[in-house]
Amino acid sequence: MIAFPSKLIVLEVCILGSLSLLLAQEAMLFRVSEVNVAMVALEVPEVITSLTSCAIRCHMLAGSCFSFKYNLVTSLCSLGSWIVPSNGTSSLQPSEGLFTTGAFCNTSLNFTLETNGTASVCIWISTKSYNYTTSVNSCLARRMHLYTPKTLDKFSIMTSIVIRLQKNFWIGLDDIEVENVFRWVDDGSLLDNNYRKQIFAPNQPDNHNGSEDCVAYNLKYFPLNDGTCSSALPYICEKGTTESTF
Ligand SMILES: [Ca+2]
Ligand SMILES: [Ca+2]
Repeated sequence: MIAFPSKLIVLEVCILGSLSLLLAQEAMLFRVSEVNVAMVALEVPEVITSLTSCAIRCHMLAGSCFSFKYNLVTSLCSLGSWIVPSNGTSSLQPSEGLFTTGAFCNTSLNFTLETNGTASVCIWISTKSYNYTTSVNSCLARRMHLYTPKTLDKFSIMTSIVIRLQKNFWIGLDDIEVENVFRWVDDGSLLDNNYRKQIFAPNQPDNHNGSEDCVAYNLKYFPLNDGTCSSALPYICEKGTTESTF
């Protein structure tokens, strides 16, 4: 490993959460704020949809990836090994951040990195049960969001968790605003009609008694059922694709 004067580098702990109390439960990235450093790239940079996904890619290469660079404008993600000092000015663009990682989805902090097909998600599973709104807010407080299984690969990840734990869980989908118009909580996008037919249990959603607006994995009405938002259920938070530590 190349040694370099410690004054060259300032590591800022970028906590993906706002409360110090959450520190023990939050994933951390370390942003390198000193400019006179460079990263030894492992491979050719690729366009990746978000800083989070870039961090996950690095995490997946644990043992060889110790740093990564992400450009918010071009979405180019560069994975690297050690960070080394560089003479003169940095090669970093104004829109780029350089990070060291290792604790991004740290299992010792109760985060789990789950992969299936093209899906790769960093999740946190609650042990307590809350109503839908409190569950949504609890995830937001962690700078996460209630799990949104928008693809079949992500859906399968959650299905295995539900079957393994034998519990019902809230997911981030509801028709609170307009009856029978279901939206995902992370970005407010509409639930696709064809996809809807694939993920709900037969005859669901049924808006039973005119009061079911929140969607949960349900072992009885499997896989998904619309239920009353005031019911207390455990929930799963997912790291968003838009959070940034820039
Ligand atoms: Ca409803
Ligand atoms: Ca129902």
